[in-house]
Amino acid sequence: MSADIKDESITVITLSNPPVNALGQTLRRHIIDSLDKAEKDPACQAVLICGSNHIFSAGADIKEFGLPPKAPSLPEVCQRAESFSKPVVALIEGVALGGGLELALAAHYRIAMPASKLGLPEVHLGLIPGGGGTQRMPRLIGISAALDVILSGRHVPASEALSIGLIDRLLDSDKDVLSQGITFAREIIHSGSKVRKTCDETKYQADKPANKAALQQARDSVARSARGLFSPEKIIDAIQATLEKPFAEGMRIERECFIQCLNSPQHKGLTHAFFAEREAAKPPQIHNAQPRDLKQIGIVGGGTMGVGIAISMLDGGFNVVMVERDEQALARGRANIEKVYDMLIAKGRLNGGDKITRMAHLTGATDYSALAQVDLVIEAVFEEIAVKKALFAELDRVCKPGAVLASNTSYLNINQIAAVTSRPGDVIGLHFFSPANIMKLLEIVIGEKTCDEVVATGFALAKRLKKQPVRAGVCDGFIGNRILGVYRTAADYMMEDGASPYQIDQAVRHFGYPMGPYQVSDLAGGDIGWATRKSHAATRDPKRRYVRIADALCERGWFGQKTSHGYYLYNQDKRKGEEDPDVLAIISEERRKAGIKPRTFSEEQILRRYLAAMVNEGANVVQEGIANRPLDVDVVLLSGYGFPRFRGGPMKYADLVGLPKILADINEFAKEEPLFWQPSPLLVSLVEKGADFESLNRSASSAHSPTSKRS
Ligand code: T1G
Repeated sequence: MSADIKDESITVITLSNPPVNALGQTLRRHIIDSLDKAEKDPACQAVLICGSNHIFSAGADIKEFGLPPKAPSLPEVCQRAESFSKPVVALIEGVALGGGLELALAAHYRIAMPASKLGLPEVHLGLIPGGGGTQRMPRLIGISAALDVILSGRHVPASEALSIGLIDRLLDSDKDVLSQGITFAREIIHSGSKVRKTCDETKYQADKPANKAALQQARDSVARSARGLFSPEKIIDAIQATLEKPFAEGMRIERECFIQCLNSPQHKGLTHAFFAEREAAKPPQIHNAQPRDLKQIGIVGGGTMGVGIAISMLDGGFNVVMVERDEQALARGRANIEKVYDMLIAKGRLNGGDKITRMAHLTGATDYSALAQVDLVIEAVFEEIAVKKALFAELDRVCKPGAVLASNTSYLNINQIAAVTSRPGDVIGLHFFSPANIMKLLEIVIGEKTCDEVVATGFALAKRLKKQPVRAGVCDGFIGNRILGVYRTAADYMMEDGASPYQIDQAVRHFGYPMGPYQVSDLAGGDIGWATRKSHAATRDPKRRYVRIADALCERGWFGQKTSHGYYLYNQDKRKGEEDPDVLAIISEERRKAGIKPRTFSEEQILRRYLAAMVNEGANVVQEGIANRPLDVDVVLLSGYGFPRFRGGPMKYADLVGLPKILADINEFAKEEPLFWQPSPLLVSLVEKGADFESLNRSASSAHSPTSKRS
């Protein structure tokens, strides 16, 4: 804990708890003790609360959630600051988030560096601000603005914070932070400005009709869009109290709502997602290997994936050379990159200058020799092993020693690709998801011979691209596509056994997915899966049940949105398809051919099968070491496959349901379909031990990253 410093008549209290000055119990105690001491110090005429390590505070210590509360609580700390008898100034730099901003709101004045960001992101953790934020923020910036900031959980730039009244002054980025804070505090003293308690503000109450309308509008919006979330409603309840109750009563209501959220499954799921993403982003078992320096990136292939990856690399500030087979293909690739940037400019999300800068870092070539000096090359060519092998033999010939040779393959064997080169240690899989410039997930596929430095380089690249990396081992489909194939099969079995695709999609949407599996198939295009199934037909296990419904639709050219007809009909609205009786007739005919007498499925039965298949295959993927831990499976399904974030991912969901229940379901389903429903040995073993997937996360994380601090 940094010692507080005194500057003549100003006591400076420093928030210091690396890395983000989380307001853990020790720091909360320190703030109160420092305020008590300053209160008794006759020389002290004002208090300046500042951060350290270029950050004010990221809020309450999330690692303390779920543990018995320890005094002093954050509301007590904020109350102590607000009731301080002399002016208290909050000096903000970096971020002031959650409880960090709530402490600043309880101060009497707030000043911030121009680059700082302020926010109450508790909603992203399934919570509401629990340190007075729902009571003080509306008093400072009004009901409507407070609803926007707290329900969105967004980070408000300091300039906007000034304009909405969240801070009193924007500081000078060229001057020392602390000196400016001291100067402001001196001004407060010399101008005779007194204590200014946020809780006493009343001007926000002026326009009651507008406030009531804002609250109702927020409720309507949350009812429509907060799919499955619990805390947004509670945020509105607490903010409403600022209109109808005295401050102390409002604080009681906030506390009550906060505790309800703290006990909600959504909070458990969202907090798990927060930590799991950070754990998964830590490079595994690389024994301090350092990443190679990357400046020049080569991309082979200017199709959909190649264009998306090129944009991602240009956005990351790299020089990019794109190689295509001829000038026309190259021109097409470049034009598609420009089209994305022009669209972002039209939406006001990119300025013209940025586009020019980024495009200036893109060069094209139709000859592999252009790749001779790249630091990393990634290919996004046709998904066929022979094509990939031939290409990697070329890359091995032309690329400089030390260049990383990466494949964007979504399921092919990286070991087989590496084997055709003289440098298998430099070969790695970087599986981007389409559209690659938007999707966060990046499966980093490690071959048997991939060296630690190249693994470290993959994770460092992901960080530079602001992607969510997850380490994956080599198997057909790696982590995500492999699990997708299994739960999609479970859905197909239910469809053939009696559930309609529309019923299955609806059940999956009600669980919290944005779309169901058949809507996704229509969006992606059924022809892609059809081509894969046809290529695997010769080697398919004849004992395994095969559902022909998808093939029957594809044989008619019904590929989905791209042909205005798939599982759904897309007449008027390309995005929202209509149920199609012809599809149902085809399904009935396929059932007849298969000798199946259709039965009904409830929504609950559909979800139990769909999720049990997902969890069981996730356990197999962990068991085989394709995923390091269950949390890595969660991050893949959350970041790349639409799994509802408030449920934390399939493995977290299974822990919350209870693994014995999941296993019991699988054993029940196995009576009908023993070949498909084979309980994962890992799942069986955990149930026998009375353990859960989280216990695996803890043991695995502590094993491979001793600094890991998972709660
Ligand atoms: N508590 C504990 N640890 C935290 C933390 C927090 N609030 N925020 C970050 N960390 C850890 C994180 O796990 C990682 O640890 C390291 O810090 C770096 O984080 C009562 C109840 C601040 C924008 O939701 O948004 O206040 O992996 O990798 O990309 O109303 O962290 O190194 O071991 O994300 O530079 C509300 C959450 C809390 C902010 C920095 N506050 N944090 O991003 O680094 S609830 C939040 C962030 C609350 C009160 C309520 C980001 C960041 P490790 P990082 P970054």
